[in-house]
Amino acid sequence: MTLSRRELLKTLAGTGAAVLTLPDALFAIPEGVAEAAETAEEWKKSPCRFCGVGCGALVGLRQGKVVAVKGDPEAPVNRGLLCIKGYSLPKILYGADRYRVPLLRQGNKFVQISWDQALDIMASKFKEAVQKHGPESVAMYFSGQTTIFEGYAINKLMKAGIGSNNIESNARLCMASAVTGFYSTFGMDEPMGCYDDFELTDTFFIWGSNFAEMHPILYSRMMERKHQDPNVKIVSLQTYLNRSTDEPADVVAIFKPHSDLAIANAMAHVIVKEGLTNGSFIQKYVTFKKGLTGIGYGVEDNFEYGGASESNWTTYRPFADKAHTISIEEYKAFLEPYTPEYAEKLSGVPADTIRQIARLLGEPKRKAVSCWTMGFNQHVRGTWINNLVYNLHLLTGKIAEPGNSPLSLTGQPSACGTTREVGVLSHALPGGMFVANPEHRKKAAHIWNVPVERISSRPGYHTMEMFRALDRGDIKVIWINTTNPFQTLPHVGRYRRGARKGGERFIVVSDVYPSETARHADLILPSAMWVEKEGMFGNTERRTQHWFKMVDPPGQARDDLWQIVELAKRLGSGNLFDYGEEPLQKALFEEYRKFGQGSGKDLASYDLYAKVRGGLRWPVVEGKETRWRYREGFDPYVKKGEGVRFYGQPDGRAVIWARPYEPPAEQPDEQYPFWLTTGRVLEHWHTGTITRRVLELHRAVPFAPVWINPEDAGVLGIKVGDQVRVRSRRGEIITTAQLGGRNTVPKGVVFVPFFDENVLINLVTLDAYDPISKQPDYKKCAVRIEKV
Ligand SMILES: Nc1nc2c(c(=O)[nH]1)N[C@H]1C(S)=C(S)[C@@H](COP(=O)(O)OP(=O)(O)OC[C@H]3O[C@@H](n4cnc5c(=O)[nH]c(N)nc54)[C@H](O)[C@@H]3O)O[C@H]1N2
Ligand SMILES: Nc1nc2c(c(=O)[nH]1)N[C@H]1C(S)=C(S)[C@@H](COP(=O)(O)OP(=O)(O)OC[C@H]3O[C@@H](n4cnc5c(=O)[nH]c(N)nc54)[C@H](O)[C@@H]3O)O[C@H]1N2
Ligand code: SF4
Ligand SMILES: [Mo]
Repeated sequence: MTLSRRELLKTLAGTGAAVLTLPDALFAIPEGVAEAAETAEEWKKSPCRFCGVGCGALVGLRQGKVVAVKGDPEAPVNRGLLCIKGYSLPKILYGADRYRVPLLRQGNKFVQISWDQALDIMASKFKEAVQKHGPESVAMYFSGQTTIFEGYAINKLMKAGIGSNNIESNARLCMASAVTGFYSTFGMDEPMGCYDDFELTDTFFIWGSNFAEMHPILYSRMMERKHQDPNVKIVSLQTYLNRSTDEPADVVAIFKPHSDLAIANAMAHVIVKEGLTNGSFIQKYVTFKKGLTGIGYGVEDNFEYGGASESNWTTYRPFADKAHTISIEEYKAFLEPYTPEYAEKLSGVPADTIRQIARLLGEPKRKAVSCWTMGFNQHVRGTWINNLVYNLHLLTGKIAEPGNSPLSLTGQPSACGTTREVGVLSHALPGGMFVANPEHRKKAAHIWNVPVERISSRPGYHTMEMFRALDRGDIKVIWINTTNPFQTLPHVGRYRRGARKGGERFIVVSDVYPSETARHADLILPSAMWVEKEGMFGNTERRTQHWFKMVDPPGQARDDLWQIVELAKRLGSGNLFDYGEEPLQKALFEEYRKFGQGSGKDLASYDLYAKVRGGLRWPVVEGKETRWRYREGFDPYVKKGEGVRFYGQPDGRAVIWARPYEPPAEQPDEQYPFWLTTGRVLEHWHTGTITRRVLELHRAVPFAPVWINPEDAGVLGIKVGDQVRVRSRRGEIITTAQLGGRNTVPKGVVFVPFFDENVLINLVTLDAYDPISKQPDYKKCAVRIEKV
């Protein structure tokens, strides 16, 4: 799709200019980009490559370069807007230190080699390890920023070619608990609702998500809704004051880290006690269950909690969590101790506030949307807290219909489209299937045209265990692609040391810029990024979007899909990607699509996605997208007369879970008296490798400070700008103190963002994880702070 400049102006005029009102500070257009826009010769569509909101952009091209970008007025997600990262897209391609040639480690230096040499070395390392130690001695670690084509290809190579399930995605660090939350409650992944709910609801519950900074365009849709209708209420529950607690939030509740479990149960307690439940919905569409408790924290190697039958691979039912059905009376008895007063004791949120927000959610005439991101998922009880917010929507019947929607926000642009839907995880197969299920293996082997025995039934290492295995020496060769784990894993000191222990270990890293991970590599492959290659992404609301290659990558850089196929050829698996004359991307996608067809995960054809602006939300049946799942009249899988059917579950009923409050893995004590919580800032993307190459973004936030509460700082004699040591049982960093500004932390809490490689806060964090989802908890550990 190409638009002339005149056509574009016409389209823009047609939309009536400013669609939404926005806080200026968040959306300044970086210097230079606006003028460049005037000189673009051609405009092509692409989704933004940053966050999971999935905004549609128009990319301005001139003489083989990206010179400008604009929000696509026809993209339903953003309707012509972009945030400051979106506007910076052209500049991320042109940092001076882009990788241009393959590099091989020689001692402490890297030397340039040819692609043939690089791929031959890589292939021989993989082959040697597999021959000597079996397929489980090698691993692939990809990303929620990997395109659907690349994710599908690497999954196929690993599971149908090499015959190992040691393939993971960084999305394990990001949305694994959301996935296990979906599976345990609904038997099927991904949201039932969509962004349209933002314009159709009256009440927003923001559960520890700073989406003013992290999902700005979606946040602006909430703000717009609020501005249009004073009856709209916003409840912002957070562990510190941030941009998402600013006006116009109506209720702001700052709670102690991890105490959301108690608050959510207390809200259910009030809803049940005050008769705000929807009895007929519960009777028809819900069952009640109770699972294991005291499930541990995954801090030890090879940790197994025994909940799912993971030790019995043949009957493995993922996330089934040894559970039993209970009656509604038993559930009510379970809720009995969770009085608002008890939750106040654990959380610090006044009991009356908890009552007030429970009533808001329960009020029969109100519609409710709940949103959450890493506050819920990076949580040692992440699956449980996801379950608990679904409980609230199921108790009140406010789910799976316009305006009533629990909406799990995704972080990365294709954590949904690639990691979850393509199944780039150690237990998964494409289309929501599982390696441990014999029927699923049969179907996959059939589509992949390989003997079924090729696909291993044993789930591979999950991310934390994968890097522990590398440290122990059980993994010899790993390919890390589009992710920067030696900055982003928790307790990263252990895994950085493990990576360079030598022996047979060989680490291949594909990246676009120098990173902490590339610094730990044996072989560095220079990659193409974003519109330097063709791609597809899938966002939070099940929306799949496509873009074509528009410009060439610098130097000898090649796209990741090409790298995968070249490796496959050298491993004797080239036939997996031999589609004759057909274009590779189209052939891969059309094959991939067979996995989900007829199972509620139907995708449209490659050709349709290539054509349509702004993408489509699955299931796409007969060319029509689905906005609300599980609801008659909206979801083609729900038959007339069924009303609601949660068809992921065998009985069609969603589960309300009795999940208790259990303490976090580590809490402040005398030696380490502060909570450390970590996260992000608006201007930077994750480890900053791409946003720190954009001058305006770098200047705006040049380093990661530590936010300290002003009273705590006073007691410790710390002033703004002082150097402060943040130290845990695992490691320490030194950085500059910040007492206010965009964040204000409560007493006893400090906050450090993780984008800055000079402030490696993950040396300090704890690698405890949710035993069900295996997602680590970056949001809480114990530290002490002192002025340096
Ligand atoms: N600018 C920018 N945007 C991004 C990204 C980026 O790097 N930069 N990354 C994207 C990605 S991959 C992700 S995952 C998202 C992350 O998006 P967010 O999760 O919104 O952001 P974070 O800064 O990781 O987390 C901060 C939030 O965690 C909450 N929190 C901390 N502890 C707890 C707790 O115990 N319980 C609860 N309920 N909440 C708690 C805080 O209240 C705060 O709202 O952002 C996406 N968008
Ligand atoms: N302390 C702390 N740590 C965290 C979190 C937290 O909240 N606190 N959040 C976690 C979460 S939610 C996430 S999602 C992770 C994110 O963690 P990572 O994925 O490790 O971080 P990124 O910086 O996105 O790394 C992507 C890398 O890929 C490179 N790259 C970009 N485009 C391409 C491409 O097309 N091809 C190739 N080959 N490379 C490319 C970039 O330069 C960069 O080095 O961090 C996790 N770590
Ligand atoms: S909100 Fe997310 S997807 Fe939209 S422009 Fe900003 S970073 Fe890109
Ligand atoms: Mo994430």
